Amino acid sequence: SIVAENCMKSEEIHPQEDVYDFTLADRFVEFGEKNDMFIIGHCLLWHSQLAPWFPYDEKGNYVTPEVLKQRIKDHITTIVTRYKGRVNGWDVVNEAIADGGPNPYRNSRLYKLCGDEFIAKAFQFAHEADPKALLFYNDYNAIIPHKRDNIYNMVKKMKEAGVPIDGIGMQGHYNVHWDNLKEVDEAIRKYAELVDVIHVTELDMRANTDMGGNLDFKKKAEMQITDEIKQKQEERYVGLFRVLREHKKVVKSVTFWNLSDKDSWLGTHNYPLLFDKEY
Ligand code: 9MR
Repeated sequence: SIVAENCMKSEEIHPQEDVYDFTLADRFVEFGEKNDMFIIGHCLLWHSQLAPWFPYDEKGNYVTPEVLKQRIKDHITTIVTRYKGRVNGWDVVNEAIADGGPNPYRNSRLYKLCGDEFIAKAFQFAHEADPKALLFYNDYNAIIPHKRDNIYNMVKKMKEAGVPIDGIGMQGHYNVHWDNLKEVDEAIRKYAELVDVIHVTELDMRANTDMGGNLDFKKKAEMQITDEIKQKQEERYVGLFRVLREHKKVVKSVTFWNLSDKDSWLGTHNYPLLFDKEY
């Protein structure tokens, strides 16, 4: 399987309201087809890296909820239609649940303008454009009980209202110090009550104590990985895959977020991947 790290994000693929740039996305999809891969599109709607024009009118004011929904429709319909029958699964909505606090939803501009209707609409438009594509809700720290339950409740509510969500993407931005296998197991069990397909997405395991998908993290240029930490990382990866294999009926895919430490968004000195900077 294959997923593109950045080129399908709205700011890259749809930089202005009437301008789409499919150059890299086309090459990505062609590569996947040529190599007979299961192709995953990432991601149709995300508050972060949202194309700057998206929530504003020409005067620089926020658009109305109606205009925002129309833009979401145009954006999703155009992209999903272009790759209809070729992209097999889409991360439709990314990271709409908050990390903490009383409101389960992330207080993003999308949410402020449309409430959770933006989630329902995004899935509806994607499904209308390609009824056969598998549609995912994707989020990080999806194993932490408080956030996990909020993701669960949101997906449950949506599914009960007929919103076409096929699967949940559990982003795997973990670290070696976090003994999280019980939480991984519990989260999969819980989500499997709602969906038939779970993807472990964006997997990496940092050699320090940060975690999650936030862009603010330590690059630790000075850090050298010790043999002890290497050993720990190996054990954690093995342990994780043991849990995932126990759930192989529902965990249909595991995707690493890059191939080697050299390419990783976390930088070489977090040592997050199976291959080091020399590949
Ligand atoms: O790895 C991605 C990095 O290259 C980008 O600069 C960043 C912002 O677009 O996004 C990174 O990927 C994120 C993913 O799309 C969603 N979950 C969190 C990931 C890490 O921030």
